[in-house]
Amino acid sequence: MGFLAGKRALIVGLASNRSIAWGIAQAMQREGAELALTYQNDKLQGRVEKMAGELGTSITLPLDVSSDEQIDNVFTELGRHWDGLDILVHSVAFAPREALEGSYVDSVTRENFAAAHDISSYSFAALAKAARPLMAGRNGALLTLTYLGAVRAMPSYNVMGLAKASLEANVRFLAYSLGPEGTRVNAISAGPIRTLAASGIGNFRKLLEYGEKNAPLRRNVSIDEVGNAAAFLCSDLASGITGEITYVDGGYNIVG
Ligand code: 0WD
Repeated sequence: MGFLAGKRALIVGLASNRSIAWGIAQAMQREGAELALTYQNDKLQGRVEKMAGELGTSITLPLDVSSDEQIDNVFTELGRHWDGLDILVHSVAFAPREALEGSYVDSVTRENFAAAHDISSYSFAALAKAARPLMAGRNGALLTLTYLGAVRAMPSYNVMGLAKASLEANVRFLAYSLGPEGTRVNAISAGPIRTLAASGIGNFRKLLEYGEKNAPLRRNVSIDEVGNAAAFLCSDLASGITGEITYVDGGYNIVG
């Protein structure tokens, strides 16, 4: 029996079979969790339904996290299938492409700052609020995905670094708010992985090459490795861990 047997998990942020959310969904399913998946728009619906089939679930729901109405609908619909929710994974980020190249000071605008923070950080709190009635009192766990650019200045990541810093603060404040209800809140700070979202970041290839040369493990990490850590953090094995940022990056962040 897997260590997530009996748990029900909603996974937000599946875009392809390279998505970090796909690694997480597979690890959680392997450990015995029942899954529900969301898709951002009609274009992704068919692909996510196919992935749901591979994971043995038929619960797929539309969710663009910029819409309060869609956020409410997801939990109303989920409540028709399940009487409670144990795990919520937020694997979503967005910044306009032009914000992710060149220098930060040249590329940041009021508009791209607001969009990056809304989709990449606020949406985590919005989902936590909307999921609360289904999650309270079940020793539930929320998980989001962040990146080293939250705490270090680096080329190209630009306004997304600020949004991830906000997201990491969100993890701490949500952990503090929801702890009394028994809900834990954590983040994984993943090393660079080639996905659709990553392809929008200028010079991403250089980040991969640099990680391979300089991380203690001398390689980059896979979505399976992030998935395994996510399954652990959302399980009762991690019952004493909340408000933490756990690095799954081959140790890259410790190298000065
Ligand atoms: O190197 C990497 N790939 C890393 C990613 C290193 C460290 C962290 N991360 C983070 C990302 O910042 C993000 O928070 O992991 C999370 C997942 O990203 P991913 O798996 O790298 O990327 P991807 O497979 O593209 O999934 C992210 C998805 C979007 O895909 P697109 O292709 O559109 O960027 O987030 C979803 C979307 O499907 N998304 C939304 N979902 C609902 N509503 C929205 C939205 N408004 N916007 C984006």
